[in-house]
Amino acid sequence: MVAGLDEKLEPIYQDVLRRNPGETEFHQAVREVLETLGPVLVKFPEFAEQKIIQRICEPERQIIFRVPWQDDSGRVQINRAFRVEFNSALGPYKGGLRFHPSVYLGIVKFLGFEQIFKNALTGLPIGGGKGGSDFDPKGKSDAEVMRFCQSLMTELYRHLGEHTDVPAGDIGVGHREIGYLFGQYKRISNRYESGVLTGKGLAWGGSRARTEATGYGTIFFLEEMLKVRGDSLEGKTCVVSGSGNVAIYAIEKAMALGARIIACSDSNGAVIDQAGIDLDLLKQIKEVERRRIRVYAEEKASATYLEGGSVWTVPCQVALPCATQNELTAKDAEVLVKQGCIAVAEGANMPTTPEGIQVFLDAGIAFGPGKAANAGGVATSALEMQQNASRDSWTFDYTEQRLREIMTNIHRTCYETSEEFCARGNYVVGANIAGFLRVGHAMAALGLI
Ligand code: NDP
Ligand code: 2IT
Repeated sequence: MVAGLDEKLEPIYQDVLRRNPGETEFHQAVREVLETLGPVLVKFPEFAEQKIIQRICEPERQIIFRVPWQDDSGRVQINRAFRVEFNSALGPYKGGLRFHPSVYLGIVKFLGFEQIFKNALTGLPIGGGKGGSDFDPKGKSDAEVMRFCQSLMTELYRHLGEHTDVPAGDIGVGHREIGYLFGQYKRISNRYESGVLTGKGLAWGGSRARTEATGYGTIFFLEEMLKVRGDSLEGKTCVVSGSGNVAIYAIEKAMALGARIIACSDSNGAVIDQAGIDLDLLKQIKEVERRRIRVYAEEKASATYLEGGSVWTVPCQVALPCATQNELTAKDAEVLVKQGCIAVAEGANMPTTPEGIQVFLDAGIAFGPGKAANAGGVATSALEMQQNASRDSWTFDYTEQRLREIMTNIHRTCYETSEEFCARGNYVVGANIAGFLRVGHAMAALGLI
């Protein structure tokens, strides 16, 4: 079962429940962090006196607005958009925008809350924020996506700025959307302010390796976890959920390091290819044609398609959840462990349920939580901001090298923190406490703000 809360933390959590009714994903994210902070309050009583935890749980600012737009047949459509500016103790609010029909305030707040600690772990000067809309890009034309993005930015631009709030992509937001958003920001503000958005195209201020960064970073973190155990990715059988940006580049780097990827998925089903996923075909279907994963099995004789199925039933040594929150349950975790899984690295945000995490921790397998394992994306966004600020453009190799160093440092920080707090190798404890300490000390130093 899930751990209890320290007696000082339980009332704080109850307050979060009371003040944010119905926001179940936000409650889950807060609880997971609070469960690990008991020993921190013992060591640093000033955090309780200054109510640092209560302050971290309350966003600095939340913006909710209407996004009206016209579809291709001239009909008026209305969506709702959000930007939650959660914490700016370490730098401008930084975090992606998600376009998905499931988006509501509770999802944006869970993502923004996670982002605070993740960004702190990178060691780079970025605060935490997140945004998004219940707009569904699936089945929309480029022109519809453009009109939606322009309308959204017409309101959002007043809240942004390279020193204020810097969005990027997330589910449903990639190069295409960032392009339309940046174009509209530039037009309204009359400023070529490259650092206001990250994940831009290479021709207009983007960073090399940003597209690959989250997936690659997850594999670098995984490699470090395996190294501690005297192991490596060479020859390991892996399954990956999702087939979007994070999944594709996790697959690419894992393959480069000698792993065999035998399954991936989308929200309709999973493909299993014991011959190893054909990455070129996957990219063609997903990045170029924007079609469903089912098409992969139609074009590849060695592959089978499970309509409505998940990848977690496929026997593997490494599991990489790279799709969405709560996609890996305790039942899935039990099956994975029973079938010989030795490591899990979360490319997605909060993909494993609390009960699922407990199964992995009890089994003693290497478990890399999202806020540490997927921090390579936002870290490379901060590198994009550095390049924009100096009007420079780095090579792929140099940028990837910086990403690798950052991921190695995050791993070391999490591991050492887990040791310091008597939970050696528990990266959930290590990531939460190390991220919290960096933000908490900064907040204390900045006074009551
Ligand atoms: P994409 O939109 O590129 O891909 C998302 C993938 O996940 C798709 O295969 C999608 O399938 C699947 N998916 C999305 N929602 C659901 C759902 N409700 N149920 C089942 N499958 C779903 O997004 P990203 O790859 O960028 O993001 C994936 C995860 O990684 C998210 O949790 C995101 O927050 C996290 N992340 C992303 C970063 C980035 O830099 N992009 C950085 C750090 C974390 P379908 O096409 O059928 O919807
Ligand atoms: O969840 C995440 O870290 C992201 N979607 C990336 C955020 C960013 O600002 O690059």
